[in-house]
Order: sequence, then structure tokens, then C-alpha cells
Amino acid sequence: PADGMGRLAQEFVQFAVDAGVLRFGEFKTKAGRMSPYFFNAGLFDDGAKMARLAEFYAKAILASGIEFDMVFGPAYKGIPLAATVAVELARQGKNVPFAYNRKEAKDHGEGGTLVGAPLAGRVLIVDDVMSAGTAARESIAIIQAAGATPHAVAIALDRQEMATENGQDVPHSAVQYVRNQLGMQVCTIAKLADLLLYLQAQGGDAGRGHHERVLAYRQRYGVQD
Ligand code: OMP
Repeated sequence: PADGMGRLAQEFVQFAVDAGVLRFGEFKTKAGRMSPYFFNAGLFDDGAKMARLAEFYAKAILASGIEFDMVFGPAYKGIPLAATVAVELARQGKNVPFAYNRKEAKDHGEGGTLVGAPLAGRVLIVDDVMSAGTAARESIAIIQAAGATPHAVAIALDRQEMATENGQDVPHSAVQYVRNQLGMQVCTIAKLADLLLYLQAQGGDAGRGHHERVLAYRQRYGVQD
């Protein structure tokens, strides 16, 4: 699609492929599925890539019109994301506080598991990927326990696949659950459908092969938009 967000998504997929963050092959996901593609945000591993990544998030967040009072980054991968996205949001005219959690509570010094600004008001969670939704549920619990409102989630990639509940596949994605059941807003830079469009446009033997395998994966685990 030629619309602004469609174009941003295509640019982002290209950026992720070029950076080696989005790869094709055989990967096992957290939910135990064999996936023909994997998005490893940890491979945005230099200053220029992080800056560009933050720019994609900030553009998508600001274009979404989501209102929020602060940014929260869940440990570990959400921490540099929240920090750099907060920097970029400030650069684009929206300066908000940010916070993140530790995985281990600290029993000395400042103590506790939260670092940064106190969790308060409408919190925007910034994370990398949503597949089955486990990570999102943990962030929501942390924010609620602090007395703040889990208001929205911004992610780079929505895999648009079935969430799991107690180890069982359910017929909706984690993003759909967060939107429809929890009433939160979700902002994504790109989703599985954008990846499929990208692969289709690539053509060539490799592109066609990847497209076919990703399509087969969507048929097995995917959800309707
Ligand atoms: P859920 O917590 O099940 O939604 O899965 C999200 C997490 O899965 C991410 O935070 C990653 O740890 C991991 N993941 C990726 O990073 N990239 C992928 O392409 C797929 C996964 C995954 O395991 O599903």
C-alpha cells in the first residue's frame, strides 16, 4: 500500500532485513513453534541502527495518536528501546518520563525492581515483538501493581499469530487480546502482513521460497487481521 504507515512498514522491514535482525531459516519461538522467520531486535547493535530504530517507533507512535503520560520498557530488551524511544520522542517534541524494571529485585542501595520515573498515569509499554503474549502480560501486571494504568503497547513487529493460554493455542493473537479484551491501544511499526508484502515484492527464487514458507506458517498459526 502507498499510504504513509504502509510505506513506513515496508521501509522498516527492509531496514530489519539489511541489519540482519529479520532472518529467514528455521527458528523455534518462545511458544515452541517452528518458524521460517525470526526477528531478533538485539541485533540492532550500533548507535546508528538504534537511532534509526527509535525513529521508526517514534513516528509510528506519534502517527497513531495514542495519548500517554510515560514510557515503560520491560527488561531486558525493552530497556534500551524505552530509553532511545523516549529520547526520540523528546526530539520530536513530546518529552515524557520513562522507567524500566529489573528482572532481579535489589536488596541494597535504592532497592526494588523499578528504575527511572515513578510509574504513574497512562503508561505506554515499548517492547520488541508480540507473538503469544507472555511478555505483554508480565508488563501489564508490573504497571498495575504500581497503581498506574497499562494504557498502550508499542512494538516493532506483530507476528499476527495465535496467542497461547495455559499452553493451548487460542483463535486470536496477543495483539487482538490486548486491544479487545484489555481495551489497550496497540501501535506496531510492522506486522506479518507487511512482511508478506515485502517478500512478494522481492521476487526471485529466494524471495519466493521465503514467501511460500511464511505463508504456510501463517496458514498454520496465523490469525485474521
Ligand atoms: P511472547 O512473549 O510470547 O509474545 O513472545 C515475544 C517474545 O518472543 C519476544 O520478546 C522475544 O523474546 C521472542 N521472539 C522474538 O524476539 N522474535 C520473534 O520473531 C519471535 C519470538 C518468539 O519467540 O515468539
